[in-house]
Amino acid sequence: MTDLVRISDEVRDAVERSIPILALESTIFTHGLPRPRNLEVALEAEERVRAAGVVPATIGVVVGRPTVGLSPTEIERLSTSDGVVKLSVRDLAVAAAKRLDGGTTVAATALLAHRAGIRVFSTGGLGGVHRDAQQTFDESADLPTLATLPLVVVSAGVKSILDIPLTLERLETLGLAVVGFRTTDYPGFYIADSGYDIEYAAQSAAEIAEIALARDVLGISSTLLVANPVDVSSQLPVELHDEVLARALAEAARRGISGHDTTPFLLDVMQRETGGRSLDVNVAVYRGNVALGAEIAAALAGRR
Ligand code: PSU
Ligand code: MN
Repeated sequence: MTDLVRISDEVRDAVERSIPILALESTIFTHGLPRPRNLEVALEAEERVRAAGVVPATIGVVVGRPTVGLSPTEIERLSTSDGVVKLSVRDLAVAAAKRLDGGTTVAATALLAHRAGIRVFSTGGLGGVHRDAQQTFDESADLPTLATLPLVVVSAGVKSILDIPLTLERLETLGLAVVGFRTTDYPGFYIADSGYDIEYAAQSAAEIAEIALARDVLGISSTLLVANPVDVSSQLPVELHDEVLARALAEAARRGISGHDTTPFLLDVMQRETGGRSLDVNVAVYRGNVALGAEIAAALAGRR
């Protein structure tokens, strides 16, 4: 039971020798992207990390075992087999006992990355506060979990299907610092600027590393969130984004969609109504975050 978490030899060696490592989540390819694009994106992300001289550590659960540094075969298994579940922190123990295969959310990935000694993690979008949270209390476990883990997590903000100002309020309450990468416009995942502002921008990976080190020295144990906007040239056209989002929200309300079904439903409508363009943006967003995460991991390793 003590070695329930499996850490690949490559990752273990990199941790011991202070070689930069970037953690990557698996829910993005088990539940966030359609087949066969999901597998391509997952493998390509690892290649890009390696090309930057950084060790990728894709994290997921295979037959109940939380695994830090999935092999390409395991990534393929999680991308292509049926019955792969979505696992947040609270689900990890259940999955272990039931020997489930699962994609780990940002929360579960962050927990496992930290336990393995990894300090930087790139994802697409964070979970956040849902639009009807005043009634439903629906807030992702990503937020309270990241509040307890001293990582650097790179995302493109939260998807605009969530309540962005409420999410920003919760980040403040939970003590999660947010810095924009070269901007104080908080990104809206599909679009570079959600319309909401954050206080601080960092100009380089080195500056982000400096902030993370200061946090550690101060004994602050929450994640530093890096908000990395998609390149404007790759974003969803803003008018299209706003129009399709409004339509998706209205359709969800009309059909009485709620709870866990809301996110997949809205994303599905976005994809359909944009003729698949939202999917291309999703991939561009992820690539950008992986590239920046690799740079930050390298900058941090150089400062230790
Ligand atoms: N946001 C996205 N794509 C995703 C997710 C969030 O744009 O795939 C996934 C991440 O794994 C995130 C999780 O951690 O959804 C949050 O789910 P929940 O709200 O159920 O905690
Ligand atoms: Mn939820």
